[in-house]
Amino acid sequence: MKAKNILAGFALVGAIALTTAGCAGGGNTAGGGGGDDKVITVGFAQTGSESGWRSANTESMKEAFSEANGFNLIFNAADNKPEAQIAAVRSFINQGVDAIVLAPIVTDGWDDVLKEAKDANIPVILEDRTVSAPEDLYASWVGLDFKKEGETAGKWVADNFGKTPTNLVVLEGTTGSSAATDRAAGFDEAIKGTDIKVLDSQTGNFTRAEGKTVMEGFLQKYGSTINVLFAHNDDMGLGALDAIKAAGLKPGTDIKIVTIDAVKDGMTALADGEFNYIVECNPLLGDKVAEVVKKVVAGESVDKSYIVEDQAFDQEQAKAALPDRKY
Ligand code: GYE
Repeated sequence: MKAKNILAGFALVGAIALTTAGCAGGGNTAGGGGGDDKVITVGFAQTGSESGWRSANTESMKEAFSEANGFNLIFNAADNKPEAQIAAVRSFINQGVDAIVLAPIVTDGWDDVLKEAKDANIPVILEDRTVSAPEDLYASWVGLDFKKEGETAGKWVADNFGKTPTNLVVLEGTTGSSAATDRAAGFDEAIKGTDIKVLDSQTGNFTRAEGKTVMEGFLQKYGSTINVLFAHNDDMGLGALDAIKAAGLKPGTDIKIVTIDAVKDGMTALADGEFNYIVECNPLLGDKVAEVVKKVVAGESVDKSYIVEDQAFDQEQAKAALPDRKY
């Protein structure tokens, strides 16, 4: 059975503020207390730097895994290449790190290297996305409910457009990533039985550049018959804005846009009326992951999964939230 801890986004932000203040106050120790000040060496295998969400996540992780917090962080970003990420994890094993944190690009293909880590007695903690490997090959996972994010986006589309014939296109995240697979599943479920027709659905790899290119293709093919765009993240939606404007259409009006993440650029587009709805995906996971790593290294028990809760924003809510937005 999976034990699930639902953490409110606010609580998480509060916890980060507390930790930061504590460190500034001077001298934190590693090793889960008891005056043990052994530095914990952690290898972090990040996906790459594809989006605003990713930049915020990397920053949050680097802040939490600081020297002041008792860590020696070895950071690797794999440029969204699964083979490069597997190689990074293998190199962490060879270096004999105390723990490995992995933000897996794709779900499949992890069994072998996770077994190698287990054989070397190096615990692996997942953050952000999930893997299909057996649960006993990793200690814990800190992440988000991607399916629920997709459902929330789909429910908004169904509530607003589900009763009239509506043509929709989808910009999917990286193929094979749990973020893309689960968001698609949640969205599809929520629009089932409505008058919404999915004209096309293709990957834009979570990047602005590919979001733009794929949207250009959609516009060439379907022109102004497109009523709604669902993008699996803000960045692809932001790339699509350029394509929509270049085609002489008004984003947010001629084509309604719903995205996921709620990073500052996305929230600005929403406040400006160029996006219509955003489902949040909280990237500030560093503090929780660092807490879990300390416990695991100290031999304390942890839950198998920690899910951070997200909210959603319309234009007015985005305007209200923007001034205090952390990412
Ligand atoms: O939504 C996207 C990023 O896995 C939750 O990856 C993450 C996703 C996020 O590139 O912007």
